[in-house]
Amino acid sequence: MIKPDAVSNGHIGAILDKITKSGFKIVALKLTSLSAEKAGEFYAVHKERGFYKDLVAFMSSGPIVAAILEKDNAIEDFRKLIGATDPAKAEPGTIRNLFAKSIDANAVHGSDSDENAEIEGSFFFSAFERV
Ligand code: YYY
Ligand code: MG
Repeated sequence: MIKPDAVSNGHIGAILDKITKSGFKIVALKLTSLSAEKAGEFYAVHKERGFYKDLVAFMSSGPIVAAILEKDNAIEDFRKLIGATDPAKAEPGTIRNLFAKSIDANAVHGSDSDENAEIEGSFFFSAFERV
């Protein structure tokens, strides 16, 4: 997912370019937005964390881009491509290093397991929206 900060800062094209140049195949893609309810559902795993309320408010604050990506070793390689959760700690050249300004508005989301990638892909896309 490209988060509201990166969309409103005009980084959709640059981020998708970096993703495809890094060998990921885009198999589903859409510009949409999340209601607070949907954002809360997407991040339900973090419900008990102190940052949850702010995270839900931020994720529902403007348009986002959702995508399903394919690659060998996709989960690990995408985490490497986006960099650490806190952009101040993200390696130079990573998406968060280049396009994010703070830990709460950190430009992109990546699934953390194959299982969660399936769940999160189905959250945004029907079978008809996926090539
Ligand atoms: O998977 P990743 O996005 O790198 O981090 P998570 O630990 O899953 O947290 C999800 C999301 O929550 C993070 O991208 C920003 C926000 N967040 C925060 O605002 N403050 C924190 N201390 C930790 C996470
Ligand atoms: Mg996570």
